[in-house]
Parts: sequence; C-alpha cells; structure tokens
Amino acid sequence: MKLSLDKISDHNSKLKLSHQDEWDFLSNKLSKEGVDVDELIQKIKDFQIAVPSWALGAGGTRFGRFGIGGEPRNLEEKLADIGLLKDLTRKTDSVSLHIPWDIPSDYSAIKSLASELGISFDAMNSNTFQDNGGSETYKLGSLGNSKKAVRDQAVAHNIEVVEIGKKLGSKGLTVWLADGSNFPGQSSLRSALQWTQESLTEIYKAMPDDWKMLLEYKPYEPNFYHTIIPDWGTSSLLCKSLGDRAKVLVDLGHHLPNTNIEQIVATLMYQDMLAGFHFNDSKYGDDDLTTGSIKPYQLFLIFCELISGSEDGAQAWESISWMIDASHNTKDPLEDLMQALEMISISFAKALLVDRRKLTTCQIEGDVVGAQECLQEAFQRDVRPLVREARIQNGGAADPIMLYRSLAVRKNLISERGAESRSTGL
Ligand code: PSV
Ligand code: MN
Ligand code: MN
Repeated sequence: MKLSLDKISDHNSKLKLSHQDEWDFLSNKLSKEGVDVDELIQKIKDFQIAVPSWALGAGGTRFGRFGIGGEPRNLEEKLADIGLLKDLTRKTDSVSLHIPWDIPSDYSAIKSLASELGISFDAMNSNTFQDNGGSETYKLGSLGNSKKAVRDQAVAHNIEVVEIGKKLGSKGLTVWLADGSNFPGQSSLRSALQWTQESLTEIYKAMPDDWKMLLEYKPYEPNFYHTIIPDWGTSSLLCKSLGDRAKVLVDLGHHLPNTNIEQIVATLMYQDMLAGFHFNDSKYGDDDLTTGSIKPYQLFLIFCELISGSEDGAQAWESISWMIDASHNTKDPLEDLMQALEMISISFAKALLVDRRKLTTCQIEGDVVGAQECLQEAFQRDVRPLVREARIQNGGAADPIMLYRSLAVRKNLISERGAESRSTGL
C-alpha cells in the first residue's frame, strides 16, 4: 500500500491551526532564550533511525504468538511497510536486514524497489542462534563452539551475510551471539572466549575496508549460566583485538536491571568505541518494549551523553549507527514503530535543549542542585510541537498515528495480504 502525498497534506491542513499555535508559542520562547531554532530543527530533521526487518510483524513469546494480520510476507512487503513509515514520519530511511530470513530472490529488483522508496540498507544481521539448514548444529554455540566444524560453519555464514550486504550497498555487519552455557562446568569459559575471538577475527578480515562490525553483548538468555559476550567490556575487548572498524553495539534491553546505561555510553565514547544503538525499552530484561515506554528519563540521559560526547569531540556523531530493535505481541507493529520513532526524536530534542555551558559550570562549582535543575529544565519541557514542526517541514504527517488510523492502513493491509499473513523472523 502506497500513501499518496495528498493524503498527508490534507491531514496536515486539518491540524495546521492547532499546531501553529503551539509551535509559535514554543519557537518564540526558545528564540528568546537564545536558541537557534532553525539549527535545532535541522538537527531533528537530519536524525534518521533504521528499522529492523523483524519488527514489522507481530512477535511472540515462548507461550505463543497472536498475529496482527496484514503482516509483510516477504522482503518486498517489508520494504513497502518501511516506505509507509518513512512517508508518515520522515524519521527512517533505512532497513536492517536479518539473514537468512531476508535473502533477496532478485537483487536488482530489491535494489530498485528500495531506491524507489528512498530506503537504503543499514547494517546486516547474521543469525547463528538458530539452525539454518547447515550440517552442524548451533545447539551448543556457534562462533564460540568447542567444535571447529561448527565454528567454521558459523564464520562462513557471517561471511555470506557480508557478501549479501555488499550486493545491497550495506556497510555494516551486526553480530549478536547466543553463545554461552546453561550450567557450571558445561563450557570452558576461557576457551570459549578465545574461540569467539578467533572466529570474529576471520569474519573481520573478510569485511571490506569501508565496513564496520557492530558487536552486541547481552548478559543472559538463551543461556542462563554464562554468555560469552555478556557485557560492554567483553565486547570492547574483542573489538579492540579485531581492529578500528569493530565497535560495541548497545542494545538498551541487554543489561541487568538498574545498569547505568548512560555511563556505558560515555565510557564507550571516551574510547571512540561506540558502534551504535538498538533502541527499545526494558522493565526486566531483553523485553524489546517500545522505546521510551518504560524509562524515558534514561533515554534522555543517554542522548545527553551522546550529544556531549560528540560536541566535545570524543566520538563523531556520524560514526554512530541508529537502529530500533523491538518486538511486539499485542500492538500493531507499525503503530509501535511510529511511537518509538517519536519517543527517540523527543528525547533527542530535549537533550539538544540542555544548557550545556550552565551544566558544566554547575559541575565545576559543585552545584549539585543547579546541575540537576539544568537537566530537569530540558527534560520536563514539552517539545512535541518542535518534533512535529520538523516532521511537517520534512514532508511527514503532523500526527502519523492519527493519519494511519484514519486511512485504515491495517485494514487495507489485511485485505491485501490476508489475516494470517506472516513473514519469517523472530
Ligand atoms: C536477541 O537478544 C536479539 O534481540 C538481539 O538483540 C539481536 O540484535 C536481535 O535479537 C536480532 O538478532
Ligand atoms: Mn539487538
Ligand atoms: Mn535482544
């Protein structure tokens, strides 16, 4: 289903009056405070986030899955859904593919569809957490398996993913490993780490010079005693042994409860080791809930670190990749992704409004209250008119979810693709 641009402008003219009032009020206020509003808007417009191919259908849990209907049945339909998200939000212009789920059957057709929709191919994801028809099983691990034949198969798969990505114009390989063990004694902790390092080295060497490797970490699940890459430190250690183009990917759900993720971000940026993000939110673990739905203050603080790290020259903003990694059982996935894109933009906008000079003075002078007030001043601000204005200027809808609902997009997708449609994925 393709959205006609008339629909967006009709919708925007209906909301114009109320938006204009709110926007005039906020922009006047910001200008009086000395904020360069045009520059601010430009930053928000430029900030684009990749959508994962696996988040376009309803996810499930080990207890079951409830389809939403009209889900994309193939890569072409996944791209079409992202095109829709792009038209409505102007917040995404790329897709992160997962192999083997998304192997194109016709590369030139996929590439021309993507360029027609204005979508590029962000980092590619390999999959060695499932058996995908190879002769060896990943039941007891992949890149860190004790059997050389299994490791070789997993390395070959990752290299194949790079080859597929090269044909599509991608520039990155994201590696998430389920490898670990369920019981003490099951695995040699040190050997497993060494085998993983050796396997990653082979993959890294096979990557083109202009590619980067994004290495995820996660403390537990599916293994519950030990995970070979459980934390940012281990990921960073491995990346450093590989080379400059391997960096740590922070998935917000991959931390134990109460971990100070903004500090991890600061530490990684301090060393120019931050590859990028998988945005989602978490109450307990790898919940993959909608970004900003549980801990919006944490998301804001993360953006504060990202902005200060890039402005201070610790790590270039452009070197960081932005992706969503979410999965939903009860929501329409497209609505969920629109909520996530909005929350990411809101948190980013609020963090841009922090008076960093004042904050630094408070920090130096030991003004604890002043420093906290500085952050609260920005965090408590309603920046929705600002984010909306940036979206309208970019050609998007004033209220993407409202328009999506009024056009009955899901109903149309169900009649086009069927109520039982489903793609491969998580
Ligand atoms: C599994 O934890 C996971 O959610 C990782 O975060 C990956 O990025 C994602 O699946 C896709 O492989
Ligand atoms: Mn992830
Ligand atoms: Mn995860």
